[in-house]
Amino acid sequence: MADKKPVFKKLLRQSGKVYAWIRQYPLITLNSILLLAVIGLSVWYYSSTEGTLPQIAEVSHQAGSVNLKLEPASVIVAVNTETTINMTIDTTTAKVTAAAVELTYDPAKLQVTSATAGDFLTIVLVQSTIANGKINFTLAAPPDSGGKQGSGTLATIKVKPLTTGPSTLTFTDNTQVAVIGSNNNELKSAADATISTLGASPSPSPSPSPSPSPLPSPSPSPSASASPSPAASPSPSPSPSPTIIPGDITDNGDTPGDEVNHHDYNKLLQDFGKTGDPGWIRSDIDRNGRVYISDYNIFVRNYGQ
Ligand SMILES: [Ca+2]
Ligand SMILES: [Ca+2]
Repeated sequence: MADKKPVFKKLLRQSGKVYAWIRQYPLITLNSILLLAVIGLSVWYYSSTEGTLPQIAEVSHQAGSVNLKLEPASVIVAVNTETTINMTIDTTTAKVTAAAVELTYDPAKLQVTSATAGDFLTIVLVQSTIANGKINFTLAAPPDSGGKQGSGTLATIKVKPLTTGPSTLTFTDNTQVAVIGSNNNELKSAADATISTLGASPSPSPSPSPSPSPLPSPSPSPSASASPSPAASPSPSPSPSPTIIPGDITDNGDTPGDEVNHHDYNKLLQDFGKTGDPGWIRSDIDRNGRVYISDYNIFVRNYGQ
């Protein structure tokens, strides 16, 4: 208790010194205060904008170029009344070869009656399935198209609210788009839809609360470089001659200069969706252990060679 007083005096003396210093150097003091304020504001701005940026389901990486959108983004219908939601695609500068789509919804609130391919990507690699609150389908451009650029309708989805109140159709991280010239998921954005019901529900909270995951789980890409090492030693590779052109999956119907053709296409479609050890079948062109849109992408790139 007794030593409190000297401490207080010391503090008083020091604050006096600070005050004197401020009086002596008012400009430096002012500048320091301003600098601190600017830093504080910058930190606040950065953190606040970072928090509000994801207006859409961030299912992809920002460097992508393809945008998917459910339209209308918001619709109001009566309970048990069917309404149509279109999934549009805008490829901007990219040539899309295939798109794998997964949407999620609450089956207790919403019934999805159908999901059909639109006219933008006309090849169905995986038929649409509607089960357990998820819609899945994989569509592609024709093998000889070189990919498709532009905008249009990717799919049409019919839904029916089962109860009052809002529900959402939300893109998941499994939504991926392959484009010519890239081995990555090139989906840039995917905008969800909210289905609200007439009557009871007053405020159809508009935000679909996008799934926050910022990165796409780039499953199709990381294969090419990573895998080749482990298969170094075991020599008894059955392939009689080395297959050079990626996309040349079967030797059926091969002619010089046309080794990636419709025979390879048929084989790829047959194998589509299979999984195994990296490169265990020739349809796993990028050797990532899965016959997927990344393989189809490479196939289209080399079709006709
Ligand atoms: Ca072939
Ligand atoms: Ca693959």
